[in-house]
Amino acid sequence: TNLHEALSKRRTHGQKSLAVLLDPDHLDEAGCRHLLELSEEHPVDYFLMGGSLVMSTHQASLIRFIKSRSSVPVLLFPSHSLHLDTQADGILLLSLISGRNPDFLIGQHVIAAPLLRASNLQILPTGYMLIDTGRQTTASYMSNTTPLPHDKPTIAACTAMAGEQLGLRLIYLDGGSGAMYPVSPAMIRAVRQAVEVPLFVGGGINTVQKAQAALAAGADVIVIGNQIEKTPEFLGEVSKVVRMFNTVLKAV
Ligand code: 1GP
Repeated sequence: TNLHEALSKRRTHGQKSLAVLLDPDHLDEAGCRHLLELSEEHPVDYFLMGGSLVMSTHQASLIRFIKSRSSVPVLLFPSHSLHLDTQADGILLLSLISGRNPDFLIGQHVIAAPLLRASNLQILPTGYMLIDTGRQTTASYMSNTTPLPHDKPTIAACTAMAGEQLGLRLIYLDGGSGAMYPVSPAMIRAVRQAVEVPLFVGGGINTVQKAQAALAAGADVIVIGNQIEKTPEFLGEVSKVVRMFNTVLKAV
């Protein structure tokens, strides 16, 4: 399947998706097996693979493990060109458009380009926006960028607009892993109104209410990491929220 087409189609039909972020630094094979079992009962649309640091060396074996047991697409969510892996289905090719660090706007991409070209990875060019949500996250520290102010939805909207005009095909608003509070519904709404492309929202979504709020404000895909790491059963709850949105939609 063409990942970008599928995402755009879901976006056109207002269908919501759930992405679970798997951070190789925090997940071992047993934890991964448990999540895969849960995902059979509670649908997951995408696994995102990556982390802001990635110290562990078992990302490759985790991807292999998932690919041998599950049909859920694995999308790389790399913080560095060192984290590429051709076993995945696709890659969120992130351009960190909230920041002004050329290395993460284009530098890493130049290093990765020949490898990506030689691979079968489906490339999803993504306007990645880090949003300041209360404390410095690993992502903003490691990328050496200032995140976008939480209470400036207009800056976020213009940034997303510029990303779309440059040809980026997804926008990802990220409060950063373990954010104290998630990206505000006001900002999600502003970005939603500013662009047509599918919108990913993540960071600090650790309750059913926060998941609902992000989806209601216009997120097409919500990304959950920490809360599922801490309490794998949260996967069931949040998967139900996403399905409810899609069922209501069908009924209308
Ligand atoms: C971070 O958006 C992801 O890049 C997920 O964040 O771990 O806080 O759910 P959490």
